Amino acid sequence: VGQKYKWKIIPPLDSEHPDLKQTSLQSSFVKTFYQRRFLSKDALMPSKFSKGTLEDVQEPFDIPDLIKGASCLISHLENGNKVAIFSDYDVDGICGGILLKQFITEAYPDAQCHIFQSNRMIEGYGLNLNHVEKIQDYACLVTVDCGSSSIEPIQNISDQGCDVIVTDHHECALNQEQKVIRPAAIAFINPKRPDAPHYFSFLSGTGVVFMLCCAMRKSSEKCAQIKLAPFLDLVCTSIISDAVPLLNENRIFVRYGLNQFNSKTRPYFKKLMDHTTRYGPINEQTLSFSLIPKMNAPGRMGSASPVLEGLMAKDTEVIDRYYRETVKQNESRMEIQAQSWSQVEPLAEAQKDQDVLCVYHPEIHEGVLGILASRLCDQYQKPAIVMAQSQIPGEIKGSGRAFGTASVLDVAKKFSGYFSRFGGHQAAIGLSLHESNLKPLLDGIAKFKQPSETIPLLIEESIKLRDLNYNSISELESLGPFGQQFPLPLFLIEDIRIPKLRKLKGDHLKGIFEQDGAHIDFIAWKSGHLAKFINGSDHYNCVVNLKLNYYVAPTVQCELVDIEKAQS
Ligand SMILES: [Mn+2]
Repeated sequence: VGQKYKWKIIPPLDSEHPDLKQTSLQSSFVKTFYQRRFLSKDALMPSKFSKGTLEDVQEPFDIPDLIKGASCLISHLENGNKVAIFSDYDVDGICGGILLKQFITEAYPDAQCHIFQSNRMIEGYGLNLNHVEKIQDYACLVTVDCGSSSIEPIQNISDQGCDVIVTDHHECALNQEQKVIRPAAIAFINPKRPDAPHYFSFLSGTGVVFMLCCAMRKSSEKCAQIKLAPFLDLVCTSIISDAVPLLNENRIFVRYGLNQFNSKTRPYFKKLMDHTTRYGPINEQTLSFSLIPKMNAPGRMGSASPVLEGLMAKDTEVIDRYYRETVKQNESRMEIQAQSWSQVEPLAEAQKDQDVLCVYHPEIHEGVLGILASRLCDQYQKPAIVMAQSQIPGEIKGSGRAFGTASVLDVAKKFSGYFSRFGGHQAAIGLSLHESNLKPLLDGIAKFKQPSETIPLLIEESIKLRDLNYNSISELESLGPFGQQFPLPLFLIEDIRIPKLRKLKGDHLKGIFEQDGAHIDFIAWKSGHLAKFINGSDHYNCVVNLKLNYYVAPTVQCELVDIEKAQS
């Protein structure tokens, strides 16, 4: 048992899988990992996904309404009709909107096609009556990453004589009999529809748009000439940003998308990542930590338009202007977030014995509620809801995040009487309530009991420092991408000394592991508090992730996840 988590070592393999002989993998701990993830009977993924080429992507044409939506959109484009794209303001929505617009414009250079988005502060998520008016003179509307729950606005738009094509990946709206309410759309394309093949349920909103484009290529000669692979950087970014599982086709999309990033980065993306790309290839982490938070910032602060415009612009100076605007918005997002954290943390601390945290502070900016909830979850290892005063007088808005496998949506359902609106999924929810319901809600959640979950760290095996080198870690990284539902493997390194340790800016620690004469660098993110626990003479057992660090020349770096004193 470490400082932070319970540890659990996965039992060793009882035999070697025959297919393991066909791999070119050399390192024995990587081979074991490969067998577990790709070859064993309870493997997360079939082995074709360990490499996976675009030819392995399964045809999506049995997704209900996909073909119908594609041919409807094509006939509008062939007739020169005006087409509106309405997309969500987060990274998934932006990427999907851009993908569709660029695909359409490449196939039909004269198309009249415009992207619309909500303002998060004023209008909130999804379509509303305000948008119905804006798209009055459009013949066709395609929603991206939204629409499944906008039943009324879509009815109104379709009553105006506009053909609506919904593309979405959120849960469908249900009536009182728990039956799906179908929006008044010509095509309702959503892999979460109960009649859709479950295989595609992992798609992001942009992934659904990608599949729509596949279908358009099938039914239009003009579309058939447009290559889709160059758009996979957008699909890849959406997958990582929306934290959809890195399973099935998503693995192929991310792999190709990262190649696309590394061979031909869009100028606006390149600017946003410039300081990191100097240090090695763009990978999942570069996107998560460097690109995506900046892309999300303008939408959080109100309007995502600098990101949309920056991605669509061709002129270097224009791109530069939107880049600077994006960075500026991200800086104010970070300031607001730090300020809000100092308001939220003491409130959560006072609730630390509750099973579910639920804090309200009137001044918190709506755009950072979700980030704060995630951070509370992480720090207190329990579900958390963060609420603030909305721009609408008398209304409170909130965002909740789950910890572990228990659903935060199920928690919200227990208190549904207090909410004017709530929705989302197992891991994340959004909600709003009238201020008169605040106190009863806080009191209710304070008494709410939910057995707490301890999630042990699943450790692959105990390895030796001397087995860690450029080749073995490159092999391990070649089995990625790693992330949601396909985590980076954890390894145990036993009985090591830590002869060197120093504090870095931002509460990080950096040091050296030593075992039987071998030395490897390690880093411990946000772990300044461990400095007291570690000294140069004791021996330790450490749970680590293994990475290549490209800072100067590629070297192996362990990322410390947990630590205990070794019994010697
Ligand atoms: Mn999405």
